[in-house]
Amino acid sequence: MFISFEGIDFCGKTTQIELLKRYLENKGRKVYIVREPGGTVISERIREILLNKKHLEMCDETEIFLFSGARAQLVREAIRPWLSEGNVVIADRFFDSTTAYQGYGRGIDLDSVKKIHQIATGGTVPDITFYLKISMAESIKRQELRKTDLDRIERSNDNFYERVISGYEQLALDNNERIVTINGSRSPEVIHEEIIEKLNEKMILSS
Ligand code: Z5A
Repeated sequence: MFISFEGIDFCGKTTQIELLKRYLENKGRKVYIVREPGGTVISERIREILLNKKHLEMCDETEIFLFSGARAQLVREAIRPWLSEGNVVIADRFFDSTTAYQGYGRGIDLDSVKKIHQIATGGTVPDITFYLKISMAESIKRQELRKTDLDRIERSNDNFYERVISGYEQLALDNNERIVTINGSRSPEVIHEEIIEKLNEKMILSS
């Protein structure tokens, strides 16, 4: 069972992933969480380069290859071996993030983005993806509450984020068998309940 979570910054992925992990472990499942970019020694080093706020000169093409390089390593070193042992893998972002941020957000041609995904993942696709939908205003509100320093990507302007949001909307329309849109502006408990409901509906939990 391979589950991914998507959405703009501060949409609540990490919160929901922790709740889901606890739920599945209580049902006796072994659960691994991976975050992107990251999750292996090499991918975490790539993460440092990608998010370092000093690297403002990074061009869009370098950005997409670095995200995809981190993913290629994560898929082969961690995700596939864990899945093949029958475990649950929950990914905090996967290739939909690249389509939304580098494709729709930065404007890299979407056909090229798809080809890069194919090489990076070698065809490994989540069984189900939860897109936690919040508005730009909600994201900014949560970011101000958290009061952490912004990383390089978070320093992108609001127009970029509006394009990322429309990208996620389009992805959800184009992949409605896999991507489930969840209203992320409600309480964490209500969102968690809906996620469990959707997993049961799609019989993902019984596999
Ligand atoms: N990126 C990319 O461009 N291309 C790619 O291919 C990939 C990634 C894979 C990774 O950042 C950045 O890389 C990300 C996309 C880009 N960038 N930006 N900008 P990251 O890994 O550091 O962070 P993130 O993925 O954006 O997640 P996050 O900021 O840590 O947020 P989150 O995991 O979605 O949310 P959270 O930590 O659960 O919650 C955020 C805050 O909201 C926190 O204070 C919570 O207490 C609060 N929260 C959570 N749920 C709720 C609800 N339901 N109501 C109210 N408040 C809530």
